[in-house]
Amino acid sequence: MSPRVLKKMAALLLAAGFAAGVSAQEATLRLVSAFAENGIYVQRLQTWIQKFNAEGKGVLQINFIGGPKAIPSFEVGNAVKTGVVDMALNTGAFYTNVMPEADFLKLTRIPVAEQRRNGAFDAINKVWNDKGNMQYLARMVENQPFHIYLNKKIDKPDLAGLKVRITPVYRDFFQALNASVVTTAPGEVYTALERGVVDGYGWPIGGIFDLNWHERTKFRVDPGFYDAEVSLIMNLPAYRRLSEPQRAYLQKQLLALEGENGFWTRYAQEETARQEKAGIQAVKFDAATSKAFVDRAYQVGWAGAEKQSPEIAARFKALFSPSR
Ligand code: 173
Repeated sequence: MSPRVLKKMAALLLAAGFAAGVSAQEATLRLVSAFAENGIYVQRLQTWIQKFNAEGKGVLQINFIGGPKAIPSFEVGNAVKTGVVDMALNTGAFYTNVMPEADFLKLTRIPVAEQRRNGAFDAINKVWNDKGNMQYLARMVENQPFHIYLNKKIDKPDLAGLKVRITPVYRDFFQALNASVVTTAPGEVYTALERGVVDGYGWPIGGIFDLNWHERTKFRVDPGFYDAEVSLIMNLPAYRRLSEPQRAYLQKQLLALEGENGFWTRYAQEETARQEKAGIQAVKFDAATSKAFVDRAYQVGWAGAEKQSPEIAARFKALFSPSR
């Protein structure tokens, strides 16, 4: 046989072997969470993983490695980018060290189902692929507005003289409200409150009981603003390594996960009631002040986005807003 034919045969053999190997083999993805293991996000994720593994035998499995004790919350994005882990439950605010655009997802004002229809989801993935070496897989939290929680009462939307725990989500807005701010991962909030290092913190409407912050919280400022974005992200090379059946299976389960997001509207109501029962007082403004408060949040949020990444901010703003 001529060397040329031999080479061709070897290539064919290799291709066939590769295809057979990939389709016949079960792959396991390593997943970490930037949020605490006992919190509501991971509780719901665990339920999903159980179903995923039960139905995905022989195709695809997920191995849950752990929460912030395995990888610190603000390092999880880089772990996904570099392939230290395959997948993560994370929020953009925790990986602005990978790309500032990650935090822009708090500004979406349409459901994720609509983001998939109107091109927002693809636009996000273009940026996540190019700048983050990641695939943006699914948003598993929606309709969870952020609030300001305080131990000192305010009677107008002014945080002057107050020190408030933040992440990038809240920085520009709280500073616009005259707060002095300190960034911490969720895992440090309780101690910061206990020691009086902060007078309050930003967090969504749900979840403050998960780490016992209710013990150290007196007021919640209404209304809420933005929408907490908690999503599954994946290392891009790991995503591209999946076989067609594996990717189809993953996609099916991701859409099923998003299909459960109606939960969050109920949860917001339950958590509001639970806070009231725990003695946390709602601070409310009149209608005009409330509207101005929320408008200001978005105005300041987009201004910050435009400053950091003008082109992408403009693209996202058009796609994240309801069409008229
Ligand atoms: O830690 C935070 O306050 C934060 O940025 C966040 C983002 C999404 C969901 C919950 C918290």
